[in-house]
Amino acid sequence: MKIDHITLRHLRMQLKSPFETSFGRIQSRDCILIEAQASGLTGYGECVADRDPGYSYETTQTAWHILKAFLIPAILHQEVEDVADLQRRLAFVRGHPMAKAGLEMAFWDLMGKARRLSLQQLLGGVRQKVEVGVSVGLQESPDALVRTVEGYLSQGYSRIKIKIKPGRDVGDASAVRQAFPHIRLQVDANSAYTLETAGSLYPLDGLNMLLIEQPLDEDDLWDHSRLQKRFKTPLCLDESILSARHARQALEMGACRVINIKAGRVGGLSQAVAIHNLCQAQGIPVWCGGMLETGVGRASNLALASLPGFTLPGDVSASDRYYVEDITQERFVLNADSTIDVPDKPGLGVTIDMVALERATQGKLLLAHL
Ligand code: OSB
Ligand code: MG
Repeated sequence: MKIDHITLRHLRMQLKSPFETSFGRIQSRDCILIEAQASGLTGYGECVADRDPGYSYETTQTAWHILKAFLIPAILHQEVEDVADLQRRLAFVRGHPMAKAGLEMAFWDLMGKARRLSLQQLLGGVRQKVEVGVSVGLQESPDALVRTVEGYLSQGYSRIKIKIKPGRDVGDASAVRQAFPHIRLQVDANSAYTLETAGSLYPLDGLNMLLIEQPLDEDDLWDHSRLQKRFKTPLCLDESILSARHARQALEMGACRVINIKAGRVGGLSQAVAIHNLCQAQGIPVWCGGMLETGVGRASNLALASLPGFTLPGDVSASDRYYVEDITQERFVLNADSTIDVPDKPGLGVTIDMVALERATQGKLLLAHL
């Protein structure tokens, strides 16, 4: 596969309602759409780095720079054999996993289209539909949160994740648990605690949570292992796991009992599959996390979540939960059993709505020559 040219687009996507986490509140989401052309085929990839460095150090602007100055020149007009070959050519760039993952996604889409295989088939997915939940941002008050959760439950979501931060943790979780005693419920702190302040979370252990996601710093596997010993509830790591090696070390240390897999965070779908395989061999449950993707990234997440080891519902909600106007013609809808169908057309299996894409585009760059 030889890529002839690549177009980068900086997109700004308007959310239907603000999304608030322990690291901030957003009303719109930035990302980069990577459009790669190879012998008449077009592949799309979504780079999930956001405008601000709150979830990760990467931003839309750093990813744009790394793609333009380093990653794309390393592969443009080259005969790239497969995904492993692509990653070898990108390995000289330290870090910047989201930039790499976006480019890898475009390459998977091209490969699927060239071989007439869906991404699910390329990755080894086994399910036609995957179980999903919804990630609910911080709300005005515990009462408002209960009403928001009620809305999602009535739409058919059977697993709820709520965002927490110091001062808005046990109270919020208790309110939801009291209102809905039997739902599958989990919390995500996005690194808002330290070993010292995490003591305020102990009452969560009595609320029958599925898991507690990323309470401590991303670079703090050791303290997560100390904290896990104090909880019966499984800790789940998101930000801390950047590779299969991290996953192995976290499990050896007892830093978590569940892993949230996001292809963007770990440098691409190939590394995401490697983490899945490692966890599956050890009987560790994994689930597919989300980064408020457009329809492009959503298609990728659904294919990934269809691998056999993804035994917990993913943060891969229906399209109508996110954007005023999405950039794919396909709309992912929630089935009555809290599942979403996995795309089965070649590659990602999505078509771009060019009018919506143009409206979302803030800037555009064509890279055709070295
Ligand atoms: O920590 O899982 C997270 C969104 C942006 C950044 C980080 C996270 C999230 C979510 C949203 O929880 C999941 C989704 O895409 O619905
Ligand atoms: Mg998370």
